[in-house]
Order: sequence, then C-alpha cells, then structure tokens
Amino acid sequence: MQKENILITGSNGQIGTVLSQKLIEIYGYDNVLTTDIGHIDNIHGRFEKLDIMDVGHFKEIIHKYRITQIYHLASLLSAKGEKDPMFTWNINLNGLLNVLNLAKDNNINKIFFPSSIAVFGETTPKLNTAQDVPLLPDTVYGIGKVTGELWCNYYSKRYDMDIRSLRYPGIIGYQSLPGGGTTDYAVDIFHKAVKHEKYNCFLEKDTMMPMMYMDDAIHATIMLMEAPKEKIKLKYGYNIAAFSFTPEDIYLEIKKYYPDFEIEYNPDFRQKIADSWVKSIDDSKAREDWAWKPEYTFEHMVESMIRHLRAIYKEGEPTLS
Ligand code: AKB
Repeated sequence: MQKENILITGSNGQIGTVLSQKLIEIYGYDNVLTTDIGHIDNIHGRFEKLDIMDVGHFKEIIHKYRITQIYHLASLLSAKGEKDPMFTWNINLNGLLNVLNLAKDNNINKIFFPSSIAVFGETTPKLNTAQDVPLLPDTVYGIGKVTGELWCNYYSKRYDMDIRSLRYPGIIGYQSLPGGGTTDYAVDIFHKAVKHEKYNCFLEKDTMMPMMYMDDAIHATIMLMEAPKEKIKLKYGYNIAAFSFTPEDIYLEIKKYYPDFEIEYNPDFRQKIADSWVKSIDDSKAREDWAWKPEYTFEHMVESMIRHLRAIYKEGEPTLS
C-alpha cells in the first residue's frame, strides 16, 4: 500500500484544527503536515507557514514532504468575505485553482475541497433541499463555493483526478472557534452561557439553518475520503445534514442547563445572508453512495458542548483558535 503524506491548508481554522488532529491519529504524526498563513499553539503536528497564493513555495513544500493528498481548507467565510469581495474571490477561488493545478502537475492522488450550504440562494427550495437544485448565491463566499465545485468537477473529469467535496452546514464544536461565518452564533452562544454571560445574537430568533456537530463533520470528511473511488459518484459537493434549529431553539435548550441564561436579538447584516440560505437539507445521495449517517441529535450535541466547555473553562480561559 502506498504511504500517504497529507497536507492541510488552513489548518488553524475551526475545522482545520480538529481535522488535523484526527488525520494525525489515523495516518501518524510523520504523515500529516499542517499549514497556514501563521502559526498558533494549539496545533500539535508538523507545521509549515504557507500562503496558498505563493505557488512557488507551495510547490517546494509538496516536494519536500512528498505530499500525496491535500485537504484544502484555507478560505474566508461568508460574513468576513463580504468586507472585501475581490480579495475573498482571489483567496477562495484562485487559491483553489492553485491547489488543483499543483495537484495535477505533482502526482497528488486525492484532494478534499470543503463546499458549504452557502452555495444555495434565492432560487433554491428552502425545505429538505435536494442535491441538484438551482444555485444563485448572494455572497462572494457562496459564489466561490459554487464555482469551486464546478472546477473540481471539471478537473476530476478532464484530468481524471480524485477530488472529493462536501457541502458543510454550520459546524458546532468546543475544540475551536469559528471566525467570520454566519453560523458562528451557534458556537458563540455556548461560550457565553458557560461563562454566565448574556448573549447578544446577531440573527433573528426564528432564523432556521442546517447545522452539525463537529464530530459528525469530521466523521463525514474521513468517510468520504476513505470511501472506494467507485462509490464517489458526484465530483462536486455532496449535501450532508444532521439537524436544523433557530437561535431561539438553541437558547431554550441551553436554558435547561443554565435557567438564568439570557439572550437579546440584534440582527445585523448577517441576517440577510442567513435568510438567503436554506432551512433543511436532503442528504440522501451521500447516504446512498458512501453510507453517510450522522450520530449526534440536536439535544445530544447541546449536552456534549456544555459538558466539554465546562471542563475547558474550569482550567481557565480557553486558548482556542
Ligand atoms: C459560514 O457561516 O460562513 C460557514 C458556512 C456555512 O459555510 N460556517
């Protein structure tokens, strides 16, 4: 069996932090290289500073570490991306094209591209949204994900490359903090509750969005990447789903653990982004093709988040990415 050497871009991010540790656990410390634009202390793996726009340096690193697989997580998220659309487009789309071209020319045998529910938009049916639906996103992040999926599909077919992709819903985990997304509130709210502080929510109380616990998101990623190639029928982002809820739903569930917990709703520009996305997802294609199934229910996720964050805060203020 060929020895795999895995490179992760954006490994300091919300998903990257956790996925890196999982990949090290599976493939071993010496077979995983974490990379990001800067270093942070809570990555416990081999690390190289890497700007994905610096193709020359990127190529050197691929050769130096004999990289065979790339998990390309580096990108700006939906809310932050709106601050400078051209900059976001450059990093998110041209960054992906750098990865695809380097992979094509340097014997990379597998690539992971994270897509998102941000591909959906105004013309997409909002409930139980199927795999193949109209996509007309309102954010530059969403445009980058739709276009990114199309490029992945193109490179897979044109150059016979093994590129795999998931459309992540909002991800909730205790191990890391998200930054710059629209679904971030669903992580922030836990930190406030555990610290006995009031939460100021940037969305309306009845804004329903698809979400997933971090453990399930990592599990889905590993399942997809380890599935036999013939099982991967879609060369673009697979829908995956776990549960959907509103800020009021999660507030009321957390209140069961913290009866004095208070929330205030002050929607800002992120409300429009959330409204343009869908409310629930049909992930039957992923279930059929590679046997995807989430483990965590909404209630189980809330219990687990609170249990872990209580333990983390007992040690003092957490040093999360
Ligand atoms: C965001 O809110 O931008 C991300 C996403 C859903 O892709 N969490």
